[in-house]
Amino acid sequence: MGSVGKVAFVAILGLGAITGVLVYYIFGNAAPAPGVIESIYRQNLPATDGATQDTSQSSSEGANSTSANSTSAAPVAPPSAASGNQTNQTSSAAGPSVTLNILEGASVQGNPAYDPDPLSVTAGDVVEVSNQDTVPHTATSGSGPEDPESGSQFDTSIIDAGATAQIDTASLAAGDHPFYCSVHPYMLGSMTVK
Ligand SMILES: [Cu+2]
Repeated sequence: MGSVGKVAFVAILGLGAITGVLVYYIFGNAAPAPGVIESIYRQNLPATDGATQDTSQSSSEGANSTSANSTSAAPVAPPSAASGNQTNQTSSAAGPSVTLNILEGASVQGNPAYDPDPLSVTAGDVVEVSNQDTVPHTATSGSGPEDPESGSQFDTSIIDAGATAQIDTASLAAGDHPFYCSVHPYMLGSMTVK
């Protein structure tokens, strides 16, 4: 009995040591090397600061503005005009007199979204909303999706990347009109009508 116990004790010690060494090497091989990310799901984040943005922006925007403007500017206008909102009755108006830019990178929460903000207009101005980002956005009146009055003052509907839409301010009351992006409700802006 005594010798069996000694053999078992040594065997268990040995198995424990082997297990420890195996686990050490297997997990060591599975851990990523510092600074190296190997994943088929990896996507580079969009550049957000000026230094790294310049090269990609100029090349991609050049392509966007030529292709997107010519192709999608026309399809974007009819749906919003057909939706019966008070906006987009632009053909009879004097033409764009104020520009509201949706900034590149606006879809990233925390980035500046609309420029200028607040936007100052005189009632009757036509606001040309220019989407300079690489994803679709809107400028929709109201403080957010939960606002019961959301979209009642104006709504550009979806503006594709590189495309533009128009807001007719003729029927807006004087004062501040908050607006937001229905795709990214954290994108907030304000229009001041004089
Ligand atoms: Cu958006």
